Amino acid sequence: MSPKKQETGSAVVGIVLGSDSDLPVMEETFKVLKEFGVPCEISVISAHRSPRRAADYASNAEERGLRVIVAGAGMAAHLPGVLAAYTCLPVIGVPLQGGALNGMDALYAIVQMPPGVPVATVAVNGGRNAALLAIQMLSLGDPGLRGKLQAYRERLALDVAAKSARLQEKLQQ
Ligand code: RP5
Repeated sequence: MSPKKQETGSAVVGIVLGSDSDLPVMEETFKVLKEFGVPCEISVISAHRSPRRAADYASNAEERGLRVIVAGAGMAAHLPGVLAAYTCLPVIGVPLQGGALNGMDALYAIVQMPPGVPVATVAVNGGRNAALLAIQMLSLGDPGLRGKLQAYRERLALDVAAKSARLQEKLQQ
């Protein structure tokens, strides 16, 4: 897949998939960034099958204007760690379910980085939280984005209150 861009302006978040088969989960990351109006791009890069492409992408990412990389991979998921090795930008890893170990392999591969080169790891199939964490990072220097995040959190709290009210109502019937 060639990089797919959204929004106007150049991408500030690079979403990287280990394979196009990772798209169903990683599409959620793309959608959330779009909702918040954060320009992003999507690329398929494999740490094992295309290691040179991985090194080039991460080495040039900051110069191209990216500020955060979100990398999703399954199985022996070395992609986020390899990208982190080639850039000082924050890398958020999304372990993906699949294969004989059902995502535990990817979770351990991504979260257990050696001291010195961290990868911020979200839940297995946590594409949504990866986007939100990227937004939190970007919002440190962007008051407008910070405001959108605050409004999102307020909506979450209202949803919980509505669920509680519905439950109370049901129990009283
Ligand atoms: C990983 O291997 C990819 O991230 C994907 O989750 C998994 C399987 O890849 P495909 O065989 O579907 O290309 O590198």
